[in-house]
Amino acid sequence: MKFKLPPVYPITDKRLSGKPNHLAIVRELVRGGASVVQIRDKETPVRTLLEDIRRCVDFAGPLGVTVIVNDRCDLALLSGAAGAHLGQDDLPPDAARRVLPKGAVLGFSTHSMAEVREADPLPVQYIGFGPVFATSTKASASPVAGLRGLRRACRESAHPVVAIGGIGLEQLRVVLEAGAVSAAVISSLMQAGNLARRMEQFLKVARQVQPLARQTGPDDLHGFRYRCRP
Ligand code: 3NM
Repeated sequence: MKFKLPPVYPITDKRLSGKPNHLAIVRELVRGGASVVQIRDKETPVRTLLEDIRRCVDFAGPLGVTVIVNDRCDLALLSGAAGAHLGQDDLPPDAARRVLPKGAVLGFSTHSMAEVREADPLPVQYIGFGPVFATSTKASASPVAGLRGLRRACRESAHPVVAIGGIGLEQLRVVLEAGAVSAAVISSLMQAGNLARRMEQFLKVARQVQPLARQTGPDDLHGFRYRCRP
């Protein structure tokens, strides 16, 4: 499966959005131009969550929008989602590969240069790196890495880097300029009065930053480095 990381990678949060299910969020994000969406939910009972993710996949699939499930390979597999995003305490990526169909998308969270280096040989399409800025969305977030930390992670990682943590419209440009292929965003999208419009605004800012093609390793998947237009 061809997977391309767009410059803005929205992550759902039912509580922050005030919406009753992930499908309602995904509809809005897609209306605003999202092409990849991660479903993140650590609270909803698993049966309800599975049904919700299935509906998201049924809605997004025909529109060419990729759905990734946070933490749970079982839910990714059963819902027909494109893949999973794994944290440091979830199934290790090589074990996840054995559970998921061939070609599944795998992302992996890192929070320090040591974790970035450990991720180099792992079978993932991208790493998340953060928190770049202070965030209150994740209860047990690691220390803030800052733009300097992000630049280093982007320079030294074998994988494309998705920046995460405290990224709003004002921060998008600098994280892409720091070398991140994409910015993962929760609260700035979920708490917007008009989710679709906020998604459009994010993509508009991203378009003002010019992509430089970047080879991303053995799978020849897509990655981009971004720099400012002259
Ligand atoms: N992971 P917001 S920070 C889910 O550092 C998550 O790995 C992080 O939410 C990490 O965009 C984070 O609202 C929260 O700051 C991101």
